[in-house]
Amino acid sequence: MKATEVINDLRRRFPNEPEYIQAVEEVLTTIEDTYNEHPEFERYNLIERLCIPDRIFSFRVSWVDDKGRVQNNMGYRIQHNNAIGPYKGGIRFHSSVNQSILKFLAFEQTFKNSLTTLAMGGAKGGSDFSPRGKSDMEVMRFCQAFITELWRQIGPDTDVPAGDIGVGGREVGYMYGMYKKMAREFTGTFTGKGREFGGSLIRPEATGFGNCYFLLNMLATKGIDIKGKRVAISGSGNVATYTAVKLMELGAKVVSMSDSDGTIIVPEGLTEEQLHYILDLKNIYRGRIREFADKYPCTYLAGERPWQNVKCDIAMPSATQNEIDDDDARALLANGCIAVSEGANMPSTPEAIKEFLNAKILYAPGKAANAGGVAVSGLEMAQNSQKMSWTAEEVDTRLKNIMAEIHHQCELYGRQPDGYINYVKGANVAGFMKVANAMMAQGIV
Ligand code: NDP
Ligand code: 2IT
Repeated sequence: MKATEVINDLRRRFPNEPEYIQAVEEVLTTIEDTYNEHPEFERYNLIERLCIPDRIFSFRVSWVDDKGRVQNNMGYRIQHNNAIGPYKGGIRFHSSVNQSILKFLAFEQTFKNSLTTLAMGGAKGGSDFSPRGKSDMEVMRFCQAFITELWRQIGPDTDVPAGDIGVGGREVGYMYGMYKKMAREFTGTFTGKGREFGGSLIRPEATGFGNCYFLLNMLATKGIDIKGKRVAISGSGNVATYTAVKLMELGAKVVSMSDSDGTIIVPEGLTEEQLHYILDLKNIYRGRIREFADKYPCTYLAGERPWQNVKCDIAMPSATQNEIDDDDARALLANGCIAVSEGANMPSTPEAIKEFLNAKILYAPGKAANAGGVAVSGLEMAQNSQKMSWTAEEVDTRLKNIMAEIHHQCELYGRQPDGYINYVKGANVAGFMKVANAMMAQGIV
Protein backbone atom coordinates (compact mmCIF):
# COMPACT_ATOMS: atom_id res chain seq x y z
CA MET A 1 0.00 0.00 0.00
CA LYS A 2 1.07 3.59 -0.62
CA ALA A 3 1.64 5.85 2.39
CA THR A 4 -1.53 7.89 1.85
CA GLU A 5 -3.63 4.72 1.49
CA VAL A 6 -2.19 3.41 4.77
CA ILE A 7 -3.14 6.64 6.58
CA ASN A 8 -6.69 6.55 5.22
CA ASP A 9 -7.04 2.92 6.12
CA LEU A 10 -5.76 3.46 9.69
CA ARG A 11 -8.11 6.42 10.05
CA ARG A 12 -11.02 4.16 9.11
CA ARG A 13 -9.93 1.33 11.41
CA PHE A 14 -9.03 3.47 14.43
CA PRO A 15 -11.50 6.39 14.28
CA ASN A 16 -11.24 7.11 18.00
CA GLU A 17 -7.45 7.47 18.08
CA PRO A 18 -6.67 11.02 16.90
CA GLU A 19 -3.22 11.32 18.54
CA TYR A 20 -2.10 8.01 17.01
CA ILE A 21 -3.30 9.08 13.55
CA GLN A 22 -1.61 12.49 13.98
CA ALA A 23 1.78 10.90 14.78
CA VAL A 24 1.51 8.36 11.94
CA GLU A 25 0.48 11.01 9.42
CA GLU A 26 3.45 13.24 10.29
CA VAL A 27 5.92 10.42 9.75
CA LEU A 28 4.34 8.93 6.63
CA THR A 29 4.02 12.22 4.79
CA THR A 30 7.72 12.97 5.32
CA ILE A 31 9.09 9.52 4.40
CA GLU A 32 6.93 9.03 1.30
CA ASP A 33 9.67 9.89 -1.24
CA THR A 34 12.19 7.58 0.42
CA TYR A 35 9.60 4.83 0.67
CA ASN A 36 8.73 5.11 -3.01
CA GLU A 37 12.40 4.59 -3.90
CA HIS A 38 12.13 1.08 -2.41
CA PRO A 39 9.47 -0.96 -4.23
CA GLU A 40 10.44 -3.98 -2.12
CA PHE A 41 9.04 -2.18 0.95
CA GLU A 42 5.64 -2.03 -0.71
CA ARG A 43 5.75 -5.71 -1.69
CA TYR A 44 6.29 -6.56 1.98
CA ASN A 45 3.53 -4.14 3.10
CA LEU A 46 6.19 -2.71 5.35
CA ILE A 47 4.56 0.61 6.27
CA GLU A 48 1.38 -0.93 7.56
CA ARG A 49 3.39 -3.45 9.59
CA LEU A 50 5.48 -0.62 11.01
CA CYS A 51 2.45 1.51 11.94
CA ILE A 52 0.40 -1.15 13.74
CA PRO A 53 1.86 -2.15 17.12
CA ASP A 54 3.13 -5.72 17.49
CA ARG A 55 0.80 -6.16 20.45
CA ILE A 56 -1.19 -4.27 23.09
CA PHE A 57 -1.81 -5.38 26.65
CA SER A 58 -4.67 -3.70 28.47
CA PHE A 59 -5.85 -4.59 31.94
CA ARG A 60 -7.75 -3.43 35.02
CA VAL A 61 -5.69 -2.24 37.99
CA SER A 62 -7.56 -2.46 41.28
CA TRP A 63 -6.11 -0.99 44.45
CA VAL A 64 -7.28 0.34 47.83
CA ASP A 65 -6.94 4.04 48.67
CA ASP A 66 -6.18 5.50 52.12
CA LYS A 67 -9.89 5.73 52.96
CA GLY A 68 -10.31 2.00 52.33
CA ARG A 69 -12.18 2.52 49.06
CA VAL A 70 -11.49 0.24 46.10
CA GLN A 71 -10.26 2.14 43.04
CA ASN A 72 -10.12 0.79 39.49
CA ASN A 73 -7.85 2.17 36.80
CA MET A 74 -6.91 1.01 33.32
CA GLY A 75 -3.37 -0.21 32.65
CA TYR A 76 -1.69 -0.62 29.25
CA ARG A 77 1.55 -1.62 27.60
CA ILE A 78 1.99 -1.14 23.86
CA GLN A 79 4.86 -3.21 22.42
CA HIS A 80 5.20 -1.44 19.13
CA ASN A 81 8.27 -2.78 17.32
CA ASN A 82 11.35 -4.82 18.30
CA ALA A 83 13.15 -5.05 14.95
CA ILE A 84 16.33 -3.39 16.25
CA GLY A 85 16.29 -4.27 19.95
CA PRO A 86 14.09 -5.15 22.94
CA TYR A 87 10.94 -3.08 23.40
CA LYS A 88 11.84 0.10 25.28
CA GLY A 89 9.88 3.12 26.42
CA GLY A 90 8.39 4.95 29.35
CA ILE A 91 5.28 4.55 31.46
CA ARG A 92 2.87 7.48 31.83
CA PHE A 93 0.52 7.93 34.78
CA HIS A 94 -1.94 10.74 34.05
CA SER A 95 -5.72 11.04 34.08
CA SER A 96 -5.72 11.73 30.31
CA VAL A 97 -4.01 8.43 29.39
CA ASN A 98 -5.85 6.28 26.85
CA GLN A 99 -4.92 3.83 24.11
CA SER A 100 -4.62 6.49 21.41
CA ILE A 101 -2.09 8.52 23.41
CA LEU A 102 0.00 5.48 24.27
CA LYS A 103 -0.11 4.23 20.66
CA PHE A 104 1.19 7.60 19.42
CA LEU A 105 3.94 7.55 22.05
CA ALA A 106 4.98 3.95 21.26
CA PHE A 107 5.05 4.74 17.53
CA GLU A 108 7.20 7.85 18.10
CA GLN A 109 9.44 5.92 20.48
CA THR A 110 10.28 3.39 17.75
CA PHE A 111 11.79 6.10 15.50
CA LYS A 112 13.38 7.98 18.40
CA ASN A 113 15.10 4.85 19.71
CA SER A 114 16.33 4.08 16.21
CA LEU A 115 17.94 7.54 16.06
CA THR A 116 19.85 7.05 19.31
CA THR A 117 22.26 4.61 17.57
CA LEU A 118 21.53 2.08 20.37
CA ALA A 119 19.75 -1.29 20.09
CA MET A 120 16.26 -0.50 21.38
CA GLY A 121 12.83 -1.15 19.91
CA GLY A 122 9.78 0.99 20.70
CA ALA A 123 7.14 0.66 23.44
CA LYS A 124 5.04 2.75 25.83
CA GLY A 125 2.73 2.01 28.71
CA GLY A 126 0.76 3.68 31.42
CA SER A 127 -2.46 4.22 33.24
CA ASP A 128 -5.20 6.79 33.73
CA PHE A 129 -4.13 6.86 37.38
CA SER A 130 -2.76 10.25 38.43
CA PRO A 131 -0.22 10.34 41.31
CA ARG A 132 -1.14 14.00 41.90
CA GLY A 133 -2.72 14.43 45.32
CA LYS A 134 -2.14 10.79 46.28
CA SER A 135 -0.16 9.72 49.35
CA ASP A 136 3.11 7.78 49.04
CA MET A 137 1.32 4.65 50.24
CA GLU A 138 -1.43 5.05 47.65
CA VAL A 139 1.14 5.49 44.90
CA MET A 140 2.99 2.41 46.16
CA ARG A 141 -0.15 0.27 46.26
CA PHE A 142 -1.11 1.38 42.77
CA CYS A 143 2.39 0.67 41.36
CA GLN A 144 2.36 -2.79 42.94
CA ALA A 145 -1.08 -3.60 41.52
CA PHE A 146 0.00 -2.33 38.08
CA ILE A 147 3.14 -4.50 38.03
CA THR A 148 1.39 -7.57 39.44
CA GLU A 149 -0.42 -7.63 36.10
CA LEU A 150 2.37 -6.41 33.79
CA TRP A 151 5.43 -8.23 35.11
CA ARG A 152 5.00 -11.30 32.86
CA GLN A 153 5.27 -9.20 29.71
CA ILE A 154 8.52 -7.37 30.55
CA GLY A 155 12.14 -8.39 31.12
CA PRO A 156 15.71 -7.17 30.57
CA ASP A 157 15.86 -8.56 26.99
CA THR A 158 12.10 -8.41 26.29
CA ASP A 159 10.70 -5.03 27.24
CA VAL A 160 12.29 -2.41 29.50
CA PRO A 161 9.99 0.33 30.89
CA ALA A 162 11.07 3.69 32.38
CA GLY A 163 9.48 6.99 33.45
CA ASP A 164 7.36 9.57 31.63
CA ILE A 165 4.68 12.02 32.82
CA GLY A 166 3.72 11.15 36.41
CA VAL A 167 6.38 8.47 36.67
CA GLY A 168 9.71 9.45 38.22
CA GLY A 169 12.22 7.84 40.56
CA ARG A 170 9.60 7.11 43.24
CA GLU A 171 7.22 5.27 40.92
CA VAL A 172 10.01 3.38 39.11
CA GLY A 173 11.36 2.27 42.50
CA TYR A 174 7.99 0.89 43.61
CA MET A 175 7.37 -0.83 40.28
CA TYR A 176 10.87 -2.31 40.20
CA GLY A 177 10.52 -3.59 43.77
CA MET A 178 7.35 -5.50 42.89
CA TYR A 179 8.81 -6.72 39.59
CA LYS A 180 11.87 -8.09 41.40
CA LYS A 181 9.65 -9.94 43.84
CA MET A 182 7.41 -11.50 41.17
CA ALA A 183 10.21 -12.40 38.73
CA ARG A 184 12.62 -13.52 41.45
CA GLU A 185 15.51 -11.86 39.69
CA PHE A 186 17.61 -8.71 39.95
CA THR A 187 18.12 -7.45 36.42
CA GLY A 188 17.89 -4.17 34.53
CA THR A 189 14.22 -4.54 33.64
CA PHE A 190 13.49 -0.89 34.40
CA THR A 191 15.61 2.19 33.69
CA GLY A 192 15.52 5.38 35.69
CA LYS A 193 16.09 3.30 38.81
CA GLY A 194 17.63 4.70 41.99
CA ARG A 195 21.42 4.96 41.93
CA GLU A 196 21.76 2.39 44.71
CA PHE A 197 20.09 -0.34 42.67
CA GLY A 198 21.45 0.03 39.17
CA GLY A 199 20.24 3.46 38.05
CA SER A 200 22.62 5.35 35.79
CA LEU A 201 24.10 8.67 36.81
CA ILE A 202 22.71 11.50 34.63
CA ARG A 203 19.51 9.56 33.75
CA PRO A 204 17.31 12.03 35.69
CA GLU A 205 18.99 14.95 33.90
CA ALA A 206 19.34 13.25 30.50
CA THR A 207 16.23 14.40 28.61
CA GLY A 208 16.62 18.06 29.55
CA PHE A 209 20.41 18.10 29.17
CA GLY A 210 20.15 16.20 25.88
CA ASN A 211 17.65 18.71 24.53
CA CYS A 212 20.06 21.55 25.34
CA TYR A 213 22.91 19.69 23.61
CA PHE A 214 20.71 19.20 20.55
CA LEU A 215 19.82 22.90 20.61
CA LEU A 216 23.54 23.82 20.75
CA ASN A 217 24.13 21.69 17.64
CA MET A 218 21.28 23.46 15.84
CA LEU A 219 22.46 26.94 16.86
CA ALA A 220 26.00 26.08 15.70
CA THR A 221 24.73 25.57 12.12
CA LYS A 222 23.93 29.29 12.15
CA GLY A 223 26.82 30.45 14.29
CA ILE A 224 24.45 31.61 17.06
CA ASP A 225 25.70 31.83 20.67
CA ILE A 226 23.26 30.68 23.36
CA LYS A 227 24.59 33.14 25.96
CA GLY A 228 22.01 35.72 26.94
CA LYS A 229 19.23 34.13 24.84
CA ARG A 230 15.75 34.20 26.39
CA VAL A 231 14.23 30.73 26.54
CA ALA A 232 10.56 30.00 27.23
CA ILE A 233 10.04 26.59 28.83
CA SER A 234 6.69 24.94 29.52
CA GLY A 235 6.20 22.37 32.27
CA SER A 236 8.09 22.13 35.53
CA GLY A 237 8.62 18.39 35.76
CA ASN A 238 11.63 16.21 35.07
CA VAL A 239 12.32 17.41 31.52
CA ALA A 240 11.54 21.09 32.09
CA THR A 241 13.58 21.51 35.27
CA TYR A 242 16.77 19.87 33.97
CA THR A 243 16.43 21.86 30.74
CA ALA A 244 16.41 24.99 32.90
CA VAL A 245 19.44 23.81 34.91
CA LYS A 246 21.55 23.25 31.78
CA LEU A 247 20.36 26.41 30.03
CA MET A 248 21.37 28.56 32.99
CA GLU A 249 24.72 26.80 33.20
CA LEU A 250 25.18 27.75 29.53
CA GLY A 251 24.36 31.40 30.23
CA ALA A 252 20.84 31.52 28.77
CA LYS A 253 17.84 33.17 30.51
CA VAL A 254 14.85 31.04 31.48
CA VAL A 255 11.85 33.37 31.11
CA SER A 256 8.95 31.00 31.78
CA MET A 257 7.91 27.72 33.38
CA SER A 258 4.45 26.24 33.89
CA ASP A 259 2.28 23.39 35.10
CA SER A 260 -1.24 22.32 34.23
CA ASP A 261 -2.66 25.15 36.38
CA GLY A 262 -0.73 28.09 34.93
CA THR A 263 2.47 29.83 33.87
CA ILE A 264 5.05 32.04 35.56
CA ILE A 265 6.72 34.72 33.46
CA VAL A 266 10.10 36.10 34.56
CA PRO A 267 11.27 38.45 31.76
CA GLU A 268 14.73 39.02 33.29
CA GLY A 269 15.31 35.27 33.64
CA LEU A 270 15.28 33.04 36.72
CA THR A 271 18.05 33.53 39.27
CA GLU A 272 19.99 30.55 40.66
CA GLU A 273 18.06 30.87 43.92
CA GLN A 274 14.73 30.86 42.12
CA LEU A 275 15.70 27.82 40.05
CA HIS A 276 16.63 25.91 43.21
CA TYR A 277 13.33 26.90 44.76
CA ILE A 278 11.51 25.39 41.76
CA LEU A 279 13.61 22.19 41.91
CA ASP A 280 12.75 21.73 45.60
CA LEU A 281 9.12 22.77 45.09
CA LYS A 282 8.61 20.15 42.38
CA ASN A 283 10.96 17.35 43.41
CA ILE A 284 10.59 17.39 47.19
CA TYR A 285 7.32 19.13 48.06
CA ARG A 286 5.37 18.21 44.88
CA GLY A 287 3.94 21.72 44.94
CA ARG A 288 2.37 23.98 42.29
CA ILE A 289 4.16 26.60 40.17
CA ARG A 290 1.68 29.17 41.55
CA GLU A 291 3.57 28.95 44.85
CA PHE A 292 6.61 30.45 43.11
CA ALA A 293 4.54 33.55 42.38
CA ASP A 294 3.61 33.83 46.07
CA LYS A 295 7.29 34.02 46.96
CA TYR A 296 8.97 35.94 44.12
CA PRO A 297 7.98 38.95 42.01
CA CYS A 298 6.80 37.65 38.62
CA THR A 299 3.68 37.40 36.52
CA TYR A 300 1.48 34.36 37.17
CA LEU A 301 -1.07 33.56 34.49
CA ALA A 302 -3.65 31.07 35.71
CA GLY A 303 -4.79 28.58 33.06
CA GLU A 304 -2.34 29.96 30.46
CA ARG A 305 0.59 28.53 28.54
CA PRO A 306 3.76 30.55 27.97
CA TRP A 307 3.76 30.95 24.18
CA GLN A 308 1.53 34.01 23.67
CA ASN A 309 2.64 35.68 26.85
CA VAL A 310 6.38 36.16 26.70
CA LYS A 311 9.05 37.49 24.34
CA CYS A 312 11.63 34.79 23.73
CA ASP A 313 14.40 33.80 21.31
CA ILE A 314 13.97 30.07 21.88
CA ALA A 315 11.04 27.86 22.93
CA MET A 316 11.49 24.50 24.62
CA PRO A 317 8.05 22.93 25.19
CA SER A 318 8.51 20.30 27.91
CA ALA A 319 5.02 19.49 29.24
CA THR A 320 2.73 17.47 26.96
CA GLN A 321 1.37 16.77 23.46
CA ASN A 322 -0.36 19.44 21.37
CA GLU A 323 0.54 22.27 23.74
CA ILE A 324 1.57 24.65 20.89
CA ASP A 325 -1.14 25.36 18.33
CA ASP A 326 -0.90 27.54 15.22
CA ASP A 327 -1.89 30.72 17.08
CA ASP A 328 0.84 30.02 19.62
CA ALA A 329 3.32 29.35 16.80
CA ARG A 330 2.46 32.63 15.07
CA ALA A 331 2.81 34.52 18.37
CA LEU A 332 6.22 32.97 18.98
CA LEU A 333 7.39 33.89 15.47
CA ALA A 334 6.01 37.43 15.78
CA ASN A 335 7.90 37.82 19.04
CA GLY A 336 11.21 36.91 17.38
CA CYS A 337 11.56 33.22 18.23
CA ILE A 338 14.37 31.69 16.13
CA ALA A 339 14.43 28.12 17.47
CA VAL A 340 12.03 25.54 18.90
CA SER A 341 13.51 22.40 20.44
CA GLU A 342 10.95 19.93 21.77
CA GLY A 343 11.47 18.31 25.16
CA ALA A 344 7.95 16.89 25.20
CA ASN A 345 6.61 14.32 22.74
CA MET A 346 4.60 15.89 19.88
CA PRO A 347 4.01 19.21 21.70
CA SER A 348 3.35 21.09 18.44
CA THR A 349 0.19 20.52 16.41
CA PRO A 350 0.64 19.80 12.67
CA GLU A 351 -0.52 23.37 11.93
CA ALA A 352 2.08 24.82 14.33
CA ILE A 353 4.83 22.73 12.71
CA LYS A 354 3.80 24.11 9.31
CA GLU A 355 4.22 27.66 10.66
CA PHE A 356 7.72 26.89 11.95
CA LEU A 357 8.85 25.18 8.75
CA ASN A 358 7.40 27.92 6.53
CA ALA A 359 9.24 30.54 8.59
CA LYS A 360 12.41 28.41 8.21
CA ILE A 361 13.38 28.72 11.84
CA LEU A 362 15.40 26.00 13.60
CA TYR A 363 12.73 23.47 14.55
CA ALA A 364 13.62 20.14 16.24
CA PRO A 365 10.84 17.57 16.72
CA GLY A 366 10.71 15.68 20.01
CA LYS A 367 11.85 12.37 18.60
CA ALA A 368 15.24 13.96 17.83
CA ALA A 369 15.58 16.63 20.53
CA ASN A 370 14.31 14.64 23.54
CA ALA A 371 16.02 11.35 22.63
CA GLY A 372 18.70 11.94 25.28
CA GLY A 373 16.44 10.47 27.97
CA VAL A 374 15.96 7.11 26.32
CA ALA A 375 19.57 7.18 25.11
CA VAL A 376 20.82 7.28 28.69
CA SER A 377 18.25 4.58 29.49
CA GLY A 378 20.07 2.54 26.85
CA LEU A 379 23.34 3.32 28.62
CA GLU A 380 21.75 2.22 31.91
CA MET A 381 20.83 -1.11 30.27
CA ALA A 382 24.42 -1.51 29.07
CA GLN A 383 25.79 -0.80 32.55
CA ASN A 384 23.31 -3.23 34.15
CA SER A 385 24.29 -5.98 31.71
CA GLN A 386 27.95 -5.47 32.62
CA LYS A 387 27.10 -5.10 36.33
CA MET A 388 29.14 -1.90 36.23
CA SER A 389 28.39 1.79 36.70
CA TRP A 390 30.03 4.56 34.76
CA THR A 391 30.95 8.00 36.10
CA ALA A 392 28.72 11.01 35.51
CA GLU A 393 31.40 12.45 33.17
CA GLU A 394 31.46 9.30 31.08
CA VAL A 395 27.67 9.17 30.72
CA ASP A 396 27.46 12.90 29.98
CA THR A 397 30.16 12.64 27.29
CA ARG A 398 28.34 9.73 25.66
CA LEU A 399 25.07 11.69 25.82
CA LYS A 400 26.69 14.70 24.10
CA ASN A 401 28.10 12.43 21.38
CA ILE A 402 24.75 10.72 20.82
CA MET A 403 22.92 14.07 20.51
CA ALA A 404 25.57 15.26 18.02
CA GLU A 405 25.12 12.05 16.03
CA ILE A 406 21.32 12.46 15.99
CA HIS A 407 21.82 16.01 14.77
CA HIS A 408 24.17 14.74 12.08
CA GLN A 409 21.59 12.17 10.89
CA CYS A 410 18.89 14.87 10.73
CA GLU A 411 21.21 17.05 8.68
CA LEU A 412 22.09 14.18 6.35
CA TYR A 413 18.50 13.29 5.51
CA GLY A 414 16.85 16.67 6.07
CA ARG A 415 19.01 19.26 4.29
CA GLN A 416 17.06 20.93 1.49
CA PRO A 417 18.55 22.30 -1.76
CA ASP A 418 18.40 25.85 -0.33
CA GLY A 419 20.48 24.74 2.69
CA TYR A 420 17.61 24.77 5.22
CA ILE A 421 17.60 21.71 7.48
CA ASN A 422 14.14 20.16 7.78
CA TYR A 423 14.70 18.28 11.06
CA VAL A 424 11.24 16.70 10.87
CA LYS A 425 12.04 14.99 7.59
CA GLY A 426 15.62 14.23 8.62
CA ALA A 427 14.62 12.55 11.88
CA ASN A 428 11.76 10.59 10.33
CA VAL A 429 13.73 9.30 7.35
CA ALA A 430 16.83 8.40 9.39
CA GLY A 431 14.76 6.69 12.09
CA PHE A 432 12.62 4.88 9.52
CA MET A 433 15.42 3.50 7.31
CA LYS A 434 17.16 1.63 10.11
CA VAL A 435 13.97 -0.03 11.35
CA ALA A 436 12.75 -0.73 7.79
CA ASN A 437 16.01 -2.42 6.76
CA ALA A 438 15.97 -4.56 9.91
CA MET A 439 12.34 -5.58 9.28
CA MET A 440 13.08 -6.50 5.67
CA ALA A 441 16.00 -8.67 6.75
CA GLN A 442 13.87 -10.49 9.34
CA GLY A 443 11.01 -11.48 7.00
CA ILE A 444 7.27 -11.31 7.65
CA VAL A 445 6.99 -11.89 11.39
P1 NDP B 1 6.63 15.15 34.63
O1 NDP B 1 5.45 14.43 35.12
O2 NDP B 1 7.88 15.16 35.41
O3 NDP B 1 6.27 16.67 34.32
C1 NDP B 1 5.25 17.00 33.45
C2 NDP B 1 5.06 18.50 33.48
O4 NDP B 1 4.17 18.87 32.43
C3 NDP B 1 4.42 18.98 34.78
O5 NDP B 1 4.83 20.29 35.03
C4 NDP B 1 2.93 18.90 34.43
O6 NDP B 1 2.13 19.76 35.22
C5 NDP B 1 2.93 19.36 32.99
N1 NDP B 1 1.81 18.74 32.30
C6 NDP B 1 1.57 17.42 32.15
N2 NDP B 1 0.43 17.21 31.47
C7 NDP B 1 -0.05 18.43 31.20
C8 NDP B 1 -1.20 18.86 30.52
N3 NDP B 1 -2.08 18.01 30.00
N4 NDP B 1 -1.38 20.20 30.40
C9 NDP B 1 -0.48 21.09 30.92
N5 NDP B 1 0.62 20.72 31.60
C10 NDP B 1 0.83 19.41 31.71
O7 NDP B 1 6.90 14.54 33.15
P2 NDP B 1 8.22 14.65 32.25
O8 NDP B 1 8.92 15.92 32.50
O9 NDP B 1 8.92 13.36 32.36
O10 NDP B 1 7.56 14.68 30.79
C11 NDP B 1 7.28 15.88 30.08
C12 NDP B 1 7.21 15.59 28.60
O11 NDP B 1 8.49 15.10 28.16
C13 NDP B 1 6.20 14.53 28.16
O12 NDP B 1 5.71 14.86 26.88
C14 NDP B 1 7.05 13.27 28.06
O13 NDP B 1 6.47 12.33 27.19
C15 NDP B 1 8.32 13.85 27.49
N6 NDP B 1 9.54 13.07 27.66
C16 NDP B 1 9.94 12.63 28.88
C17 NDP B 1 11.12 11.93 29.01
C18 NDP B 1 11.64 11.50 30.33
O14 NDP B 1 12.75 10.96 30.35
N7 NDP B 1 10.97 11.74 31.42
C19 NDP B 1 11.91 11.57 27.83
C20 NDP B 1 11.45 12.14 26.60
C21 NDP B 1 10.29 12.84 26.54
P3 NDP B 1 1.26 19.14 36.44
O15 NDP B 1 2.25 18.86 37.52
O16 NDP B 1 0.31 20.24 36.76
O17 NDP B 1 0.59 17.91 35.91
O1 2IT C 1 9.48 9.54 25.81
C1 2IT C 1 10.56 9.02 26.21
O2 2IT C 1 11.53 8.89 25.45
C2 2IT C 1 10.64 8.60 27.60
N1 2IT C 1 9.69 8.82 28.35
C3 2IT C 1 11.85 7.90 28.11
C4 2IT C 1 11.78 6.43 27.77
C5 2IT C 1 12.88 5.57 28.36
O3 2IT C 1 12.77 4.36 28.15
O4 2IT C 1 13.81 6.07 28.98
